[in-house]
Amino acid sequence: MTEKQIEYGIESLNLEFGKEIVNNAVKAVEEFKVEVPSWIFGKFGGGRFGDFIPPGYARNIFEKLDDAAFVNKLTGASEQIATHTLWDFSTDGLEGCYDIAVEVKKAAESRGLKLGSINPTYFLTGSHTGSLSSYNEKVRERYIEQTILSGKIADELSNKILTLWLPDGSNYPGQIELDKLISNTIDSLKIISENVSNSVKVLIEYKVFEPGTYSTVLADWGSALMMAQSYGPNAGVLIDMGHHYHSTNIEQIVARLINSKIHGGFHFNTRYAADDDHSVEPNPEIARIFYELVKGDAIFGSNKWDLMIDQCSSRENRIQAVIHSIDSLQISLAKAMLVDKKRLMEYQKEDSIILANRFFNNALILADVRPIVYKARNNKKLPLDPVEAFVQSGYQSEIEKERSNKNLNPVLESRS
Ligand code: LRH
Ligand code: MN
Repeated sequence: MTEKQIEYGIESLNLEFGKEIVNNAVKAVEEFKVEVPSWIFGKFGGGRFGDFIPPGYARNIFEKLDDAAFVNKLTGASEQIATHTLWDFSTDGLEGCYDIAVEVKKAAESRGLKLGSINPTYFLTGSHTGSLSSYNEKVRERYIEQTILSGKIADELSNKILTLWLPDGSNYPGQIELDKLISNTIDSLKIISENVSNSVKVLIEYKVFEPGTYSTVLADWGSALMMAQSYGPNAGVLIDMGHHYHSTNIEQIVARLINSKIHGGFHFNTRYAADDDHSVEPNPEIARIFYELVKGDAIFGSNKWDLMIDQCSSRENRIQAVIHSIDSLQISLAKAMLVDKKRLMEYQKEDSIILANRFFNNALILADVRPIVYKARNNKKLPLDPVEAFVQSGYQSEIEKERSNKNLNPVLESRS
C-alpha cells in the first residue's frame, strides 16, 4: 500500500469512525506488545504423524534469541520472549539450571530482548504418570522442585510471570480417582506457593483435552480459576485459544474474568480442528476478544493482562508464521479500537438488536484497518509489511546456510 493509499484509507476511516477514534487506534497499535514463545523457532511441532524438520531451525536457545530479536526488529512489538524451563534452561531435559537462565538472560538483553513468562515443563521425560497431580510422590516432588526453581527465575531474572500448564489427566475411566488428582494438584500448588515469592504472578492454563482423553485435571476456565484461588491472590487464569471445544464463547470467558478482576493472560494462536497452534488469523472471534480486552482496560491499563503467542508450526515457515501472528493481533486491536462504545450502548438500550450487531460488525468485521496499522508502523519507522520485509531480508537463507554446519556444541543442543 502506497503512502497515498494509506492517507486515503485513514481519511475514509476518519469519515466513518471519527478522527479521534482513528488516532487512538493508531496510537494503540504503536504501543502494542506481545510476547513470542522460544519454542516456535526450534524444531518442536510438525504433528505426530510426520517428522518434518524445518530448514534453518534454531538448534539452541541462543539461535532462538537471534530469531526472536530479528522478529522484534521487523515488528517493534515483541521484545519479550517466553521460555520453557526444560527446553531452554537445562542440559539434560530432566532438570532446570539457574545458572543457564542467568546466561540466557544476558544473551537476551545483548540482543535487545527481555525474558518474559517462565513455563515449567511438565511434559517431557518422566511425565507419563502426570506431574503435580501424580500418584507417585517422587514424581510430584520433582515437578514441585522444577516449579519452585522456575518461580525463582521468574522472580529474579524475568518479568515475574510463571505460567503453569499441566498435561495431567487419564485415558480410561477407573484409571485414577478424579478427585485424587485434583487434591494432589492443590497440595502441590500449596507447597509451591509457600516457596515462590508472592511478587510472582502465577497464571494457570487450562485445556479441554490432550494428552488426557477421558479426563483432564485442568479442563476449563472454572477449574483453572478454582486452582488459582487455592494458590493465592497473585494467581490467575491463562486462556489458550486452542484449548476449547468448538463454539465455546471465549470472549465471554474474558468478560467474566475481567468483570471479576481475576488476573488473566492469553496464549494466542488459531485452530481449525483441535489444539492446532497455528498462526493467528485476524478473524471476527479474535477481534471480539480484543473488544473485551480494550473495554476492560486489559491491554495497556490498570488491569493489564499478559499477552503471549503460543504456536508451533507444521510445514509453514516459523518466522513468517510468528510475524503473521503479530500482524493479525495488531489488526484485531485496531478493529476493537474503532468500536464507538457510547453509540453501541445506545442501540443496546433501545434493544435495536440487528442495528447493534451491524454497528459492531462495521468495526470488527467490515472495516479495512490496514491503513491504521501501516500508519503506526510508518510513525515508528518500521517496515509496512514485516512478513514481506522478512522474505526480502534473506535472513532465512542465511540461517539455513549457517545452521547446516554440524559442529554445534552438543551441550547447547536444544530439545525443542
Ligand atoms: C499446551 C501448551 C502449553 C505449552 C505448550 C507448548 O498445549 O499450549 O501452553 O506449554 O503448549
Ligand atoms: Mn498454551
